[in-house]
Amino acid sequence: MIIKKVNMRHMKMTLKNPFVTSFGSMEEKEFFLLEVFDEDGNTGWGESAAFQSPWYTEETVQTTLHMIRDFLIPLVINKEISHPDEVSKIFGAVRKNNMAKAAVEGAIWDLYAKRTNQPLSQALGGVSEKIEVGISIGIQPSIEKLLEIVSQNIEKGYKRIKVKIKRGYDIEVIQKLRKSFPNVPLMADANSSYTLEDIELLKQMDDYHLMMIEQPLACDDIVDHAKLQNELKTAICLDESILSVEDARKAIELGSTKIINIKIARVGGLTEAKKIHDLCMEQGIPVWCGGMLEAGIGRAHNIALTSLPNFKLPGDTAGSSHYWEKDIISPEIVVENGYIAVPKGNGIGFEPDMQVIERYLLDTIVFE
Ligand code: OSB
Ligand code: MG
Repeated sequence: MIIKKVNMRHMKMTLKNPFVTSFGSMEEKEFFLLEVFDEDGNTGWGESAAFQSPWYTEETVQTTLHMIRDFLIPLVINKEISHPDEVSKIFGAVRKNNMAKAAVEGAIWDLYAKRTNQPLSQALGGVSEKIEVGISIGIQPSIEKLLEIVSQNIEKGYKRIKVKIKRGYDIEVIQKLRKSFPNVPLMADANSSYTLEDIELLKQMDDYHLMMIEQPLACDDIVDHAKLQNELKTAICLDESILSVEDARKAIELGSTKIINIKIARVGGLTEAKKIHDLCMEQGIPVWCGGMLEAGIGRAHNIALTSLPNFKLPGDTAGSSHYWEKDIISPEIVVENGYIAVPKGNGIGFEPDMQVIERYLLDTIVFE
């Protein structure tokens, strides 16, 4: 296939509820939609994930714009590409900037699946017809409010509850949640709030049979996580620390992690995500699909990836209505009894809703 044209749409959407982490509050999501066209008039869609400020990784909306516009699109436009796995090799000319790469590569994966008349899930080697989903709940103004929101989401059928924790908003929160919901599958995400000096506190987490604790220590660490895992019964799940299949291999070898959160954006695209999935499957490490508060295009990619066989734990791909008044795809993503049906249509299997896209569009750059 030859990428003949790319539309890069700059979007801004307001979240239904602010998402609060140890780094602050996010009220809106600004991102890019990449629409790629081949020589036969097929199209593929991708969505960028980086936030406006670099708190989760070093990338931002503006660095994504710079990388995609000035480096990544010029590397693929008007070039012959026979399979999307080639894209990550071509992008090897650019160091890091995984979120920018993933947005472009994702669009090319969708295009490829459409050209070859198959669902993206199938093109990736997916097997599941429906995927299990959980929900990630941000930090709340009070524990009472948190308990109320958790209870609502259990009623909606989500298969596991993840709560954000931070220093000073941790043991008491987990203890109260456990007391109110003794049997719910529960986990905590620290987004790197702690160091090994907090080991005694972290060990107290073992009393609440959590499914896992996500990224307790530094975003670039795998050594201290191995030390911590040695002292904890609770499984550690790495998120920020895993940027590639090589990172995954090293972390598994060191014993730093028992579970891996795969985010397509964080690892630079679907090809790398699949490699991490395959390695973890060989090594007996279950994985799940993380989220970046994506709109519908990004979530559709997450669903396709989650259909691979080693996605053994519920992911963070909640339904459209959890995030948005109106999502940018049709149909919207619906969670039923904690499951999302993997679409059977070609490519991502959801249609971009151009009317809604227009509503949230800031501007468009066209490359030909
Ligand atoms: O650490 O998994 C995380 C959201 C933004 C940045 C980082 C994370 C998260 C989430 C929510 O936990 C994921 C989602 O619902 O899309
Ligand atoms: Mg996380």
